[in-house]
Amino acid sequence: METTEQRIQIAVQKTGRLTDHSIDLLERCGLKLTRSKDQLICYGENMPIDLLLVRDDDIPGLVSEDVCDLGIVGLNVVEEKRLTRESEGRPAQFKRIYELDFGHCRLSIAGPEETPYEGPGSLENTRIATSYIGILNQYLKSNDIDAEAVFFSGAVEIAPKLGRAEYICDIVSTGSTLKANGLVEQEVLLDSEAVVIQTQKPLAAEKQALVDKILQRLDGVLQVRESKYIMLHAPKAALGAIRDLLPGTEAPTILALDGSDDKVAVHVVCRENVFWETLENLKAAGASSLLVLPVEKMLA
Ligand code: PRT
Ligand code: ZN
Repeated sequence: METTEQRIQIAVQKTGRLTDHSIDLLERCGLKLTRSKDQLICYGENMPIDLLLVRDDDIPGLVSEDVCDLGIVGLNVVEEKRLTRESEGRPAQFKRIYELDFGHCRLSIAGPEETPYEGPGSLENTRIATSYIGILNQYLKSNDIDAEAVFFSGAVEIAPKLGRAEYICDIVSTGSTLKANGLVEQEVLLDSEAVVIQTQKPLAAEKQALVDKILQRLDGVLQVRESKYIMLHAPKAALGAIRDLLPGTEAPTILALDGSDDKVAVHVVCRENVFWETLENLKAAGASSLLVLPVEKMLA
């Protein structure tokens, strides 16, 4: 087996909302993984890539300190760590490279239902409980609001009931936690999803080639998720109108149809979801024999 220096280390959340999606994504890139007995590392069996299973809050630091080459973590955590490090005078040494379309949530300010709210000005001279001090302070500063960010590490939503703050700033997904605590979402500070971050330190050529390969596969996996292969028959005269209706496509392949002079077959990859409305519109434009197939792998 290669030494650690030759293997790519990817930091992934150990147990939590991002774990299954992150591992599933890497497995779809062709990586075969075995977990170590202590469950702290997943070894790549068929590629020199290992996953370090850690708390999500540690991921930006591990990538920044160059312990890991890549990390998969929520943008909310990435932004908070970036701002915290900047305020401590040690800027983050990582770059954000891919948005992964899972772990969607938002960081929002919410207040009690009974508190009248008339826009950000209502936050003036209040206390806002949060574990996202960096992002909240940046928001308050850029909106010229004089309010106090009060650090709360967990169960932020109970802070107003305890009389510790007038508002809270926390992660919202479905909104049911806010509702259950009699709170109303007022301002969205950040729309978040899981992202891939990469160390900014230059890698040895061999390692960089491997990182590029895994990123190219990630790109392929992400692209095919929405992509569909469409096959249809079309009158030659309607080709222009039909092309305009195909969402997110490159140049289609046009094939002759045996025994037909005025109709052709059109094959095309659509990089966006194909809805029933699209198919109905294509049919109305003259298309027939429509088939929509999932795409399993794609390499640009
Ligand atoms: O142990 P570790 O530190 O690794 O895990 P963690 O508990 O810090 O993180 P985890 O697993 O809860 O979340 C990991 C990441 O998932 C977060 O950093 C976000 O990027 C993303 N994410 C997506 C969420 C949510 N949705 C979410 N709903 N993170 C937290 N929540 C919590 C939120 O804090 C609040 O308590 O769920 C509650 C609100 O949910 P709703 O659906 O009631 O609005
Ligand atoms: Zn965490």
